[in-house]
Amino acid sequence: DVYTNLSHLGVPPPPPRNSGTGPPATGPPLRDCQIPSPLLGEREIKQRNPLVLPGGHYRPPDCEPRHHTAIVVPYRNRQIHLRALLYHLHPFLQRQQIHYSIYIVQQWGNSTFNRAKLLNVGVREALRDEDWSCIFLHDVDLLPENDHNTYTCHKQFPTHLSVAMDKFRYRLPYTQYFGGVSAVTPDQYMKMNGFPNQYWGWGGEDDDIAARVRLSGMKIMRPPVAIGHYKMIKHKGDRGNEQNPRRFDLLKRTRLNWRSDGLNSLTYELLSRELEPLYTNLTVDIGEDP
Ligand code: BGN
Repeated sequence: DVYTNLSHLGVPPPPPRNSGTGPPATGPPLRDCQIPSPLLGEREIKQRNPLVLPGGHYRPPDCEPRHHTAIVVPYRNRQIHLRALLYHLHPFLQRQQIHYSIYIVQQWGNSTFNRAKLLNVGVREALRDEDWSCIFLHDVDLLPENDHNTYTCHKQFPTHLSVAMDKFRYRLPYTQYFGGVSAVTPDQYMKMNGFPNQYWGWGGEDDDIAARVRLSGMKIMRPPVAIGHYKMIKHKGDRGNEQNPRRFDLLKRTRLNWRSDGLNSLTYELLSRELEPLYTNLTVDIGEDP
């Protein structure tokens, strides 16, 4: 048990405590607990998820899975959020008996963050590994709260899962909202030419993606509000992800641009692909805001 036996962390066993009978033991006082707690590391999360393979890969051991889902997470410099997500998502997905892998797509360098382009990279790299039947596009700071929110795809249409976030008082902030957590099959993804590559900084890229769904002749599926509950881990705006002043102009042109900007115009340099114990770490140079 990791909670009582810490020898694997190089921690000697504690001195014997009072047995409850006889005089109090006069041994040395307990040492102070370490900060940060050594029980909160990725290594401990791995120990709680012994069936997860390197790269954050899992397959149910005792039945043939009906779903094959890649979870793609755009990422830069949010280690605390990433831990919380991994801690939460691995057991959650295993309870759903899904065959899955978690891909963290890390934007290299300090140029402005580009969530949608990182998602494109993640989808393409994930599909190199396996013939995933479903791809989840997942923000790092969102934790699903309902076990019945299954991480699977609708056959015909893209799905928007995070329909009830605590931050928005458990309802949609507006009807067309497509941010947070969504899912596509590879076919749906091709049909909408993936996601836009031109949204540098915060905002609008999710609205563009929602517009692509409609422009390519599809619609958005959603779980019931009671199922699509998410907790957002509180945070301030990130440096390097300031609001994108061009988002309004870009959104006006989605109708003209979606066929030429997206999966078919994607360029990037994959700098590394590491199989970490709990996720596949893709570090990518996606260039910068021109
Ligand atoms: C919207 C943003 C979304 C964001 C939601 C929720 C824009 C485009 C302006 C027309 N859209 O306002 O990107 O996910 O808020 O925070 O800024």
